[in-house]
Amino acid sequence: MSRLVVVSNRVGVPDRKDRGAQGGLAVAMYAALRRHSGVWFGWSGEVSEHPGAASFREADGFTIATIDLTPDDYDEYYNGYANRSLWPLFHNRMGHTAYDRLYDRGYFRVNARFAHAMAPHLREGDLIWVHDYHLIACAEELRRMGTSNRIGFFLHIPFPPADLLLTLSSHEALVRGLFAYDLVGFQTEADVRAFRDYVVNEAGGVLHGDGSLEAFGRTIRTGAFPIGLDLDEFRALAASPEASRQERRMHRSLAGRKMMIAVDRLDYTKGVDNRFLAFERLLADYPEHHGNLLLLQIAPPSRGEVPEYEAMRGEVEHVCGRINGRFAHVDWVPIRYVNRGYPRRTLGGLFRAAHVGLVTPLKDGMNLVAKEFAAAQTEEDPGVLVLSRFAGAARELEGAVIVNPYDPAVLMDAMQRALNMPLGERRERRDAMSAALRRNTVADWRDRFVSALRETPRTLLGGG
Ligand code: GDG
Repeated sequence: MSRLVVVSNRVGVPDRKDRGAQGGLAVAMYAALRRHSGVWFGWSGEVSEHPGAASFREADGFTIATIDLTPDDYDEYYNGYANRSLWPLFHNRMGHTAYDRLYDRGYFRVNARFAHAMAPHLREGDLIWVHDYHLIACAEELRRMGTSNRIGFFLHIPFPPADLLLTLSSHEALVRGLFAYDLVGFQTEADVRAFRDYVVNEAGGVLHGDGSLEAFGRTIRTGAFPIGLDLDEFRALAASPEASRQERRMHRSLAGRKMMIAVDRLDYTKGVDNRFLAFERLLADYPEHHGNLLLLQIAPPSRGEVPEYEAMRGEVEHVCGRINGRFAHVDWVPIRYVNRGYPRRTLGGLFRAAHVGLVTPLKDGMNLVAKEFAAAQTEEDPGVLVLSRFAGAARELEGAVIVNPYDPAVLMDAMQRALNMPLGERRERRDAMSAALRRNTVADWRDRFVSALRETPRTLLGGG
């Protein structure tokens, strides 16, 4: 059986004692890496002036290999091109996008460094699976060095419309980089269409009858591989004694009030301020909620060194403070805004205690929180998921109340509808979502991608 080599910016560190703190993605990867005696390659998380070669350690049936970044790499590749250019642009936030030649150079330099550090350790027959926007250009460098292995790429975030991508001077270099892979996977069919549109209309590529795409002298496969959840694992977490304790504690603190919950990294793509504004309207238009409803917003800070994140944090705090100041009583505060992260086990209990889950990003590749909220709901008294149509998850979770998060009146109506939904309809919706989650788990996602990669016909210039 061929080895699997997984490459991503950060590696998940297996810790058997607390699986609940890890994302389902890391858990799914460990299972595959163990089965294939594989290697997980990525950044160590360390920044040093003189990073050496890759360092290796054995982890429970597979190998973890990491490299350090220099301070320039960290600024230009990670905080710069990845998080200030690609992340906002791929989420349609042109106003937040930084255009900087230094960032471009840093990105391609670090991608090449990953490839050089990895190449001596690759074996013939290894299947290489590169993840996400940080490392798009990695395969091209591996090909330059003569690697002829099958290499696949999966983009966890959306692929942008051509007009937006064209604003980036390095657009062609990026897409050419994707043509060094054999298989390029996206979260949804809409992302696949956006990619094909760019290739055919901007890069002079050809879409063949069998679905393969030809451009830059190579032919590749593309496809939608929506990421799933480890449903049994998350259900078990949500029913664990710790989660139940959390749920009971929350019920005591609610004292008969209803709760809507939202859990997002503090990121301008997640629509936190739009959600707050819609909630403000709900309180203004439906005074019966005063004293009887609260919104719990869990928002751990992320990417604090990127100025756009600092600015949006200030904005969110301002809106939250204003709404609480406007409506709060001595014994009731409408928004509980919590600026820290919680283990998934704790989230499971909180999801069960909530009447409504609000997942309303302005744009999101998939959004696993939506799937986790749906998975945590019980038959007896299920909560309702309000889900943005711009999250990849909306394509599968038809049992959610699907909304346009940009329009506060639409979002307010959806909140009101969810809060008043009869039990019969809540159960039907929950069952529909459970069936969708069961049809496509994280193991299905991984196995579909790995089999598609293994079966990809040898491309034109592999190794060239
Ligand atoms: C990218 C794409 C795509 C645990 N504690 C907290 C927390 N967690 C866990 C959640 C969930 C994960 O972190 C967050 O995943 P998301 O999918 O919601 O979001 P991104 O981090 O932006 O991930 C996304 C994903 O890749 C996988 O392909 O779905 O579209 O952007 O498992 O339980 N999450 C938060 N607060 C906590 O306290 N926000």
